[in-house]
Amino acid sequence: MEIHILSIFPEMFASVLDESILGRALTRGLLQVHPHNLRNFTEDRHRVTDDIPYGGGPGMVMKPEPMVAGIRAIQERFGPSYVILLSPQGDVLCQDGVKGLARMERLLLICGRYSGVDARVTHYIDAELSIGDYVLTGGEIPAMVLVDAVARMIPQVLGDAQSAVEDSWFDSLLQGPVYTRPVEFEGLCVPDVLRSGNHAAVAKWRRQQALLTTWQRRPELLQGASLSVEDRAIIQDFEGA
Ligand code: 4GX
Repeated sequence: MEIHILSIFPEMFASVLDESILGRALTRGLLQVHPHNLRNFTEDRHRVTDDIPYGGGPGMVMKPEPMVAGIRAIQERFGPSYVILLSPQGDVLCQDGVKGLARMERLLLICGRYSGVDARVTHYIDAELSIGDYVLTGGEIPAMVLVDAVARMIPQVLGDAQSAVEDSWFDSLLQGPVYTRPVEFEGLCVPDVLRSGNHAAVAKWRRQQALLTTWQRRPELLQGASLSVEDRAIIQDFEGA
């Protein structure tokens, strides 16, 4: 998979891409990420990418010409891509959306700053996505979030841990508690079942804990989960207790 990013701060992406799992995906050729400098697609002497808003008011708006020139140039050089604008007005990204994006051959992520991007650029965009209902200073961090979430859904990127993300049985449930050594820490013990060596009992306990955590913290997620008859009985017990 190939991900292109159009931004006035292309250098922001280096540290995230150097990180262990993403860095390894890049060196293994499972993923390619190309940040592009929006300023390279300006035509004026001062390489201006923003301007004052029509109608007045505070803030600046990103000019349409460099954005559209950048989209065209990147697609002409590398081939067609699915173009995504990161913005608080977009559909909120969810794991199903991430999985869909991970199946695409080439993405182009558009990062805006200030009050946003001239509305005419939307004609050149396939999707507008938000990473959540809060306001950031630019689309670069949302683009990094998207790259990270998409990368871990590409086969082989996580290696041994891949089977865990592919386990649709736990999709849309929150994870329950996890433990590592030591067996006792400041008087707090690891549950016996996890040390029992009984794989079926461990699997059952993990399922119960995932259901409990989800029921306590994000009950609305249970609507979209695939629940067995046993799962529903466990939840009934929570509701009765
Ligand atoms: N999830 N921001 C984008 C500028 C902007 C505004 C409108 C395009 C259209 C955000 C988020 C987010 C702040 C990034 C405003 N660009 N993006 N920026 N939350 O808050 O994606």
